[in-house]
Amino acid sequence: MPASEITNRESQFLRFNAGDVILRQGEIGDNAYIIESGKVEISLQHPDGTAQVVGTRGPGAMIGEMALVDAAPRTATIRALEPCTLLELSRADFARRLESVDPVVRMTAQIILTRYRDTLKRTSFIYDTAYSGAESAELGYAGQGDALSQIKLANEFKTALESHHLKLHYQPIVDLNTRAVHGFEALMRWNHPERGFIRPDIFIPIAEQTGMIVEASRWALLEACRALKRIEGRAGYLNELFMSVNFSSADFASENFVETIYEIISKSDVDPHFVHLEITERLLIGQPEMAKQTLGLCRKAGMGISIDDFGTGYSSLSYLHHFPIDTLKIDRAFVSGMTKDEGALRLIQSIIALAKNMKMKIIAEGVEEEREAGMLRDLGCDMAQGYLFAKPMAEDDVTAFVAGKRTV
Ligand code: G
Ligand code: G
Ligand code: MN
Repeated sequence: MPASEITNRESQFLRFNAGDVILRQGEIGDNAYIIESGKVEISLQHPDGTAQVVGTRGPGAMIGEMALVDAAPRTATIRALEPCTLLELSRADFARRLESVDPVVRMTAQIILTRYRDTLKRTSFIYDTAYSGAESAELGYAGQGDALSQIKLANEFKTALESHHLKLHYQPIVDLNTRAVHGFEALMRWNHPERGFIRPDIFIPIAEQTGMIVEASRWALLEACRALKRIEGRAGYLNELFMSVNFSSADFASENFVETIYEIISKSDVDPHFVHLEITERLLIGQPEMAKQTLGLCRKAGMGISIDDFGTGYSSLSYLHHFPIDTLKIDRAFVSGMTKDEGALRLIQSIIALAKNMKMKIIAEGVEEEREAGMLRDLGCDMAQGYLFAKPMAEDDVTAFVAGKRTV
């Protein structure tokens, strides 16, 4: 599909009354639908004018799915048998979702869908009769339940973004020698009005797949920078603390990434030197050329670059010097392992040695015990983050925390 046809249209729920025609044979359609509730009837219009009901579908089934492949005429008519709620999925939306999946999965999906379309063209009317009935309805339900809840969550995330249900918490990053606060990591929290707090490891991947992460990250950056100004002002600091914000590969791939984040930082009146971008090793490995170039521009503009969860990804330390990185964050798995496991300890030792060699700073994540803090300090680690010092906190609490540290 040409890129010009791919729009940012989002999925939405539609309601139909009993008897309404949802899609009509012969008409061109751009949408498929997943049935959330209600029941529909599929019928075929024969050239002689007679119609034949070939099946029904209920909750969880997808209908009109060939519209996701191309704009060929609908091969059947579908009517609501009772009041129905359908989730609409447009061809453009589907294409966009496909863009963000693994290339092999994308290619496989495209091949299967195209062949399915060809088969359908050849068999035309026979198709639906053969595949109708209880069996396919059940298959549909089992296969699409998960997709349905993911799409629902994606829609709700969009609403959350618009209606300020997303919040940032800030976790202090402290000096291992003095325990003074050097900065914070901003962490996204979603307080869902019905489901309560939803963990970022659930919603971040969905936001990434749907591309909504780009808007969310921009919001987070602006909010975190403004919060940094407020925290410093109220706690009596002046251009001393940094704010670290997480970014995904999708952010880096977005148009005018560097210009946009530079603009956001300027708008908040924070000096870019006090903003750190936190990225994972995956970004460096997946698109090394793009990462090198983009990160170079960010560094030039003054921002810091931290590698998050370091050591979990590719454990090949040799590629690091290709990138303009200034901080490594040692993953909490190694930190919690270091007091029990010789291997984890040795890995931390070599990460610290490597970082020192390359003049990078090191932050240990997930420090929960004094013993870990002591060992890390003795190994030459500069900074740490973890429950031992402070949990991620709402702005008011983190302000009180750093204000308290200041007077000590
Ligand atoms: O805070 P918690 O452990 O629940 O966060 C889980 C993961 O979610 C973190 O490792 C972090 O990388 C990710 N995360 C949290 N906030 C953000 C954010 O604002 N943007 C992105 N891209 N990821 C985030
Ligand atoms: O982006 P990143 O993977 O670094 O996310 C940090 C996550 O780690 C946050 O969700 C934060 O709540 C969590 N975290 C921070 N300190 C600790 C800690 O001491 N122990 C554990 N288990 N998690 C922590
Ligand atoms: Mn992080």
